[in-house]
Amino acid sequence: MMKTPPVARAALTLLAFAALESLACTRAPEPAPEPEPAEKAAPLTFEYSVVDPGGVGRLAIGDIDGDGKNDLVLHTWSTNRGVDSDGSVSWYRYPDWTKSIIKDGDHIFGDGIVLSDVDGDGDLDVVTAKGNDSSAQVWWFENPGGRATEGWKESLVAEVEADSEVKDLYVADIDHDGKPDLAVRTKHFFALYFQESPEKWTERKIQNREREGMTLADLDEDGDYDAIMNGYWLECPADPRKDDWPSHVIDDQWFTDVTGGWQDHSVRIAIGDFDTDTRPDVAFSHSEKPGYEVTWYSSDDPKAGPDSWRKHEIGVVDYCHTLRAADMDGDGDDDIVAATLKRTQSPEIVVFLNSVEGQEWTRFRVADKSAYKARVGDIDNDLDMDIVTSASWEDPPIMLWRNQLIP
Ligand SMILES: [Ca+2]
Ligand SMILES: [Ca+2]
Ligand SMILES: [Ca+2]
Ligand SMILES: [Ca+2]
Repeated sequence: MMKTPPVARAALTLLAFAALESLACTRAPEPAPEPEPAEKAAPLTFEYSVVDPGGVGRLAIGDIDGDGKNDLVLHTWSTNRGVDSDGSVSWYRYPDWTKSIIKDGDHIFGDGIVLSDVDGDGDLDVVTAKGNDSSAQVWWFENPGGRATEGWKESLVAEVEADSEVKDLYVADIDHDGKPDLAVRTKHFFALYFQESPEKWTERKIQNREREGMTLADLDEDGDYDAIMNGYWLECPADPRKDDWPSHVIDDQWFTDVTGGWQDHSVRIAIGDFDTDTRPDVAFSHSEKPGYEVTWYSSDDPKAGPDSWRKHEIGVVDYCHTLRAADMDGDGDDDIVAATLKRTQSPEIVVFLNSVEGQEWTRFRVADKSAYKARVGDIDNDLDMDIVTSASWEDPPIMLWRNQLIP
């Protein structure tokens, strides 16, 4: 296995892709040249628009029709949490947001939608969750190529867990054999699906703490993808298919029972280099509880347990079910996008702008709106980072905030 050289550019590139929840993900345009660091963060301006007044669900960003421009993909639950068969997966073509169906009339449920070239034929396929509350399933949809307006073929990867729900999904070549693999978190399992061929997947299922929040990143910088969970991380071993994945605690507050409810274990995670030392840092937010700080952690020795992690609180965001790291103001460091669920009278979407290597943060309110797992990426293809979300898992519309950093 190749070791990752400790080069800033490599680390930053990895982190940039990690933010997209897939490491074999987009044909996004080349990153913009880095501007000179600003003395103080410039104020942000966003232009608001509605992508689809009736659209609802989870989104992903990527170039579906191969025209070099990023599009949007939408995962819409069936009514009755997947029990009825009226859910859909669809996509919106940039720039006029013409909608095409990938699959409709289906039992669509669970979280996680990722774009990746699963079959290696050069176009982005869709990996996502189906089923209902009693069946957590992962499927992939093969991009038919061309304009991709019809002819998508679906394939089951696995039912991951019965009486459960797919909470998080990630795609990366975890065993370094050149083929994208899947990492899935359900209520009780961390499951890996190693791709033998697009039709054949080898399952590795590991009992896990409850319940929500997972991303992959090379936290210990040894060249493989570790799995970061709510307050702890699983270290990718030499043979990720067979060896144990050792667990290392970062901070137990993110998995300790307080109320005894499932909300105690529901967390969003973002990986970024907030202190600009080129090493990945970890940010957590409570996604289902009010009054908690968005918090990030840095460590010089990530395997050394909670004492090795320095804790940095940056601001309270209630029911913070969106947490993303991206350079929103173009000054070269990672900022944080956070947003509340609809479970509050005063919802908000905020950007925390990073300055002084993560020691000072400026809170910038983008909108008084609720969000659900909002996505951050270059949606209007002008090379700055935009924000897109549905109002909730069950409420339209799909809203877009276009960053005016690069007009
Ligand atoms: Ca493909
Ligand atoms: Ca690693
Ligand atoms: Ca920044
Ligand atoms: Ca943009």
